[in-house]
Amino acid sequence: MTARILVVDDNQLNLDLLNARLTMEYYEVATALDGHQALEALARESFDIVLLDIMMPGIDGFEVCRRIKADPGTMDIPVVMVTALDQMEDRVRGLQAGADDFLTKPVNELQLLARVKSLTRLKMLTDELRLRAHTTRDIAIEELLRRHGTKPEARAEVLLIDERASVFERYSGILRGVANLHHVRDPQEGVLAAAEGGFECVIVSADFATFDPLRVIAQLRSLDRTRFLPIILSSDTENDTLIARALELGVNDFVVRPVDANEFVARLRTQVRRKAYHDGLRSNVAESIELAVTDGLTGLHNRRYLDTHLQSLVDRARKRGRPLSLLITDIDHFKAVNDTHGHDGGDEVLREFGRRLRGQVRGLDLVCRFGGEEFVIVMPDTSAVMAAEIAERLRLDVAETPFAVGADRSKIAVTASLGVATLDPSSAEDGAALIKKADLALYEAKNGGRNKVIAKAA
Ligand code: GH3
Ligand code: MG
Repeated sequence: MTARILVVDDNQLNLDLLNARLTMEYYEVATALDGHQALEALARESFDIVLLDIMMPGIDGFEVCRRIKADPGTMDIPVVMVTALDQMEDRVRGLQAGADDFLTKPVNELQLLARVKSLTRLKMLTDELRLRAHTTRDIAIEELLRRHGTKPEARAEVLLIDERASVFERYSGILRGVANLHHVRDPQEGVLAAAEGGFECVIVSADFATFDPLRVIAQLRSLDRTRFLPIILSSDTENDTLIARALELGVNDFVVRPVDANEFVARLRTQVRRKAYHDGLRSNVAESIELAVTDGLTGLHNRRYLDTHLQSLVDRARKRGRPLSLLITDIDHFKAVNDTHGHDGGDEVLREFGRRLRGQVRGLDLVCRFGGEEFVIVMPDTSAVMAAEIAERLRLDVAETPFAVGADRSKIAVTASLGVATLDPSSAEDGAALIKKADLALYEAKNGGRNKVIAKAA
């Protein structure tokens, strides 16, 4: 992942050090020696993250940060303030100015890289959301961005896995008003609790008496339910080897105790926000996929879905040596329904027709609107004989109960013709061939007088 980083520091030596270190990790780095240069660079180019020194001649770091966060064009760029150790007041002011994170001087390499990585990921998610919001004009996403951009987040549900009550008390104190902290002492029970869901972040202790914390992390990353759950490692010592391995395993961030309260809150917020974006992104993907494969009028699957899914059903039936049948049905003289009852009346008939098909077959059967007034049902594990019986049942259900249309619910008689085909296990026919076979049967049914079932056995 290559990201563009702007490093701002009035000390050329610091600048060179950070530049060299980040360039080594394949980040693209630009530098600025003071606040003016930084703001100019930000106006000119786009960046994924800003590392910002505080004490600078002219405009100081707080003011630069405030201006970045006030400009809609740059407000999404994460800002990491580089503060001197023990300058608690700097952190408070930094948070007020909108800083996303802090690093202390002298900058620890591992911390630098972990934070840059975590924040650039967040930035990329935000960018992705904006892009999608832009192209799809998705109201939900704009709403999501607005919520997370301006409102202080609602309290996050956070899980702490740590054997010690003292750590829980300390973290509870820090996170008061920010998060609801839940405590599980046992590492294995902690993994189970996380998998039960409902958490936006989990803090894992690096210091269990007898249990390897890396195992906890590996388990959290391998379970479906917790794969995307942010993990913060909380360590008693600056154990670089352990922290590096934890980051490799997918930990999102780490803190070394005793931890500064403001820093901890900022770090947790970043993770919670990232998860919210991520969830929004994923649910939106799921939603748009759902829309793309659903027929708007009937709510059934559409032809696009059938086209992609049918072949896998055929392949599976062949592999398992199971029968597979498919039927196509087309409403008879549907044009007359439209002519008599208008297009809306026709739509009502189509909706009711779809409902009846759906209601007459098993849940695992795939019911699709194939086009206009043509529908397809794919039935796994269904022999030619059974399929013909089902088709006959459908035909009767349509023909024997009139359809109600219009405001006066006037009853109209509807019939349909049906063609049935069953996969021939001895041939190499594919999904398209199966549809063609059923279509030929349907054609015969139409020619044979309509309101009829024609089945083509294998
Ligand atoms: P046949 O018995 O030979 O199938 O005759 P038919 O009238 O049903 O078939 P034809 O293909 O001649 O006409 C189908 C009509 O279905 C024409 C088209 O306008 C109408 N139609 C297609 N899609 C829709 C739709 O979404 N809503 C409505 N109301 N009508 C539709
Ligand atoms: Mg028709």
